[in-house]
Formats: sequence, structure tokens, C-alpha cells
Amino acid sequence: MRSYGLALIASAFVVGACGGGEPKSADSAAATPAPAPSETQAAAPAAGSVAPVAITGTTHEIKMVGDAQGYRYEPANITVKPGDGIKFIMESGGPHNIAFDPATLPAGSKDQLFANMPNSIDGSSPMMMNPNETWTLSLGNIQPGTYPYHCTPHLAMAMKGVITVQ
Ligand SMILES: [Cu+2]
Repeated sequence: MRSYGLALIASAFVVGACGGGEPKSADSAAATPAPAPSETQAAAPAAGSVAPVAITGTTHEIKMVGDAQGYRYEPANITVKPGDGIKFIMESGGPHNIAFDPATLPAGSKDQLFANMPNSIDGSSPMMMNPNETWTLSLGNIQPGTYPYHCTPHLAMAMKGVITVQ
């Protein structure tokens, strides 16, 4: 019952993500000689918020697995550089997610890290239910240090990992 509810939630996230294109009309501005008031709405981050920083380096892959041998991230420990990315791939035994506990993060790192987590809430990624679903974390502008994370549904089964940023 509970996991079925999570399935619906996860599906909603996926549908929302797919629908989020960029509905820009390219022709309207060119055809109109009037001054362009739309330039004033250029998006600046709200005061106190942090903008996501994109991947500029290598994107690594971590599989999320649940089988007869237990629940785990493969590899559970990974070392990356600032600007790298990590693509998490749902393989089996879901739902899985990626969740950070602010208390265990390097001081001052939380706001940028959380900003770099798409479709996430308070440092927890969406649940992934189906094989080959993916979720990618950018480590753009992430300071060096050790970033432990876990899978919320399988924390009690020790599904944990550590990202080390050099
Ligand atoms: Cu899990």
C-alpha cells in the first residue's frame, strides 16, 4: 500500500520533468518593432537563494541495486572533482532515492548542493521505481569534502554511499 503511493508520486515527478520544456516563441520579438519590455523579466535568483551550477566535467555513473545480496549503491564510494556530475541509475529493488543529511555535510556546502539537485525537496531526490530511470546530480561549484548520502526507503538496510569531492 505504502510503496504503491510512492509509485504514484514518483510517476508524477517523471511526468512533470518530461513536460518541462522551454516554451519560448522565437518569432514574436523579431516581428515587433516596439521596445522589448520582455528583457526586464530576465531571471535573477531571488535574494538569499542559490542558483544551480551545471556539470562541466566528467559524468560518473552509480547503479542503485536491490537483490538477494541486499540493497546498495554501486560503487558505494566515489571520488570526483568539482564540476563533475553523477548519474544515478535505477537497476533493481526500488524505490530508491538519494538523500543528504545536512548535519553530515561539509560546513557551508548545503545550499549549493541542494540547489544542484533537480526535482528535489530538502536534499532528497525523487523516488526512482523502474529500471533505467536516472537522476543526475551536478557537483558544479561544490567545495572539496566528504558527502555521505543514503536511500530513504532502505536506510535501515544500510543502503548508503559517500561522494568525495577532491
Ligand atoms: Cu533504496
